[in-house]
Amino acid sequence: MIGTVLCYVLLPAARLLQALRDAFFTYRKNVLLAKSPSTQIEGVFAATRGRSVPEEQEALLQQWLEEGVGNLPASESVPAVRRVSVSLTSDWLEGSELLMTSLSDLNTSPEVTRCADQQHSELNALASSELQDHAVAELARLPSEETVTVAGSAPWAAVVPQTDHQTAGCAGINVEVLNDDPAVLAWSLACDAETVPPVLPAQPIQDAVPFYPVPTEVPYHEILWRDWEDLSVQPLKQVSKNTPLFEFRVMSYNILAQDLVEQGLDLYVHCHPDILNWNYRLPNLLQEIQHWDPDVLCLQEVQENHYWEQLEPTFKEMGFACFYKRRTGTKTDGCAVCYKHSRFQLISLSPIEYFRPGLDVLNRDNVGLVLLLQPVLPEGLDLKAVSPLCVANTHVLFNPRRGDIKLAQVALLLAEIDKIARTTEGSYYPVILCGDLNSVPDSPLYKFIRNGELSYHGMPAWKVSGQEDFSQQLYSRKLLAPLWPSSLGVTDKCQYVTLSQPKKPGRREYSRDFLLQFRFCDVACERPPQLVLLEGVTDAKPDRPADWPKPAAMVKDPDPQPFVPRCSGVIQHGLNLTSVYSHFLPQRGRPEVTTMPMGLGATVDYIFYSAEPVESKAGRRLYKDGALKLLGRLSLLSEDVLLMANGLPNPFCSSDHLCLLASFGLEISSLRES
Ligand code: KL2
Repeated sequence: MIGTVLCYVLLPAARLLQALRDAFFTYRKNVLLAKSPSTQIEGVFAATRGRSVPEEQEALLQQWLEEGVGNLPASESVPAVRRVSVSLTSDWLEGSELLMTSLSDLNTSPEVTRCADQQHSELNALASSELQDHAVAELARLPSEETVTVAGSAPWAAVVPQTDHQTAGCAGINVEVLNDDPAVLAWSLACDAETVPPVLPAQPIQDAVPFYPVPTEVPYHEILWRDWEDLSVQPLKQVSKNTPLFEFRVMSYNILAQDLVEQGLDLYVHCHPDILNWNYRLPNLLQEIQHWDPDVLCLQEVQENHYWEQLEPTFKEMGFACFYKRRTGTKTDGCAVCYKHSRFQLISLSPIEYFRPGLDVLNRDNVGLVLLLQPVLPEGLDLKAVSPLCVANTHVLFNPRRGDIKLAQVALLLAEIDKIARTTEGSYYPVILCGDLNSVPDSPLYKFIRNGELSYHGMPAWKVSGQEDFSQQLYSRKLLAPLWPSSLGVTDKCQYVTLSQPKKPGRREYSRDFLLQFRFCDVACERPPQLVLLEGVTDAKPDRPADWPKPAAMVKDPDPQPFVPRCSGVIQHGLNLTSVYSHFLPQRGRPEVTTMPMGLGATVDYIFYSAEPVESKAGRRLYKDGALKLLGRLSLLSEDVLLMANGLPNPFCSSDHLCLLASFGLEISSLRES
């Protein structure tokens, strides 16, 4: 009887449920892919529903071409631009099957070899201690017969910043590969890759596929390949061989807090639930970070319990010193900055809370961190031969309508950077500003950071970040001057009041305490002769208390401020920051993307760094490198490529953001400041 019920009722019901779930994933994936403007990858991927490059992309290209080399990606200098090939057939794989195929690929790949380094086994153990049972259980369900060959190496392994990085990425990490953890295997593949990029086998071009080009294989590691762009060899870059450089790599990564996944599951309906599991994502994220081996790591959306229980202990093992600032209020995530203690020493640390009670423009719970780091030079070289480096990290408010708050948050961060990075001579130490700014390139907020100035008065608040267009809405909040009250103690030049410009003669503002001192001074106690005498009103003579200080003993106002009218509606800063990324992929003719909310690609993450302004074109500053030189960066991807991998997160990339990675050189033996 029980057997009959099982066979004829429960089993078919379970199958039906599974089929429905798979159909849903397939539908979502189709929707995502249908949104993809083009599927061309380097001309190899035969597109069947190509869309012409829209005007704004052409404008970006134009701008990129005009900008000169200061911010150019090194298209000519990248040694061998790799072509991504994807083979197509007209069949869809069902959603969950797709994922399982890829995972079983990784699991069964003959390419996976074992490294045996203590450090990395500890990492795996730490990252997946309580998780192994889960992973084993999940993998037991994988269809073992569906195996597809995995190409020789993972994308991030093929092109490497420096030769030592390649070895650092692998040899330093020797892994006891846990075959039952697909994520660990994914990154182990990266680990085992050879130094030289592999030449991928030529793939057939299918130029007559009806409707959507349909991958039967999803070789995530190929689709998501990211080239390392060596910018040090650009002819105009002027990285002099004679000037020794302190080289270091900086990563910025929004790792997607698990609580935010769980509170916003609607945003991740395109993902198989298994890949959203923190137990799946954590080892993947850790291995990605370990592979790229940054010297400075700026993370956003770091959940507090994950930080203290898993991330910080692991990062310590990896040689990082770590600092964390949780968001205020009830939010459970925050920002972390870690640096290799073999490469830097901490000079100062400033956690920043943007929340200011009573101020509407600063009533949100976002935070930032600003560090001043002293690079550690090899033995025999004086530490002072290289300038300190200021590193800032932040995650700005998401709300697309509240650009006013975003701007005020950025202004506070810039004021803190100004305080930390300013030298006694009034110039600045080199600054690297990382973060998720929840604003797109060329938005007013972006322009403010890059151009050092923004006229905001009257601007609709939604325009500031460029995330969404709310122009059709009847009511829109407008930005009015001043953006924040003077009581905040931050000037329109984004400097703390006590640190503002050299005093100019003219009108000044004095503090209340300073003025109160004059209550009983001789002049105040003397009755002006013209004053009409009114009994009980103007006949009183102030009684100076016995212990009231004599005028000579009065303190001077330590810092009378020049009076600056704050109704100009213009904010400025003096940091001279430019972006590591150009926000455009010239080889693909498409914008770069750092995140994929709901399948739509956008750039909201940045690494800005100090440079020297050379000129301005139509209000846009051009820069060249100063004491801090951009030597290379990990290329970003475009929206269409990410859609082929089912958006973000996917089985291979475990956040809804891509990591940003840049290599810098800081001049040694010169205390030149930018
Ligand atoms: O854009 V983000 O995602 O940097 O990846 O930063 C925020 C958003 C993050 C922290 O607040 O949570 C996400 N719709 C979509 N995403 C949201 C929303 C929302 N209403 N609110 C917060 N986030």
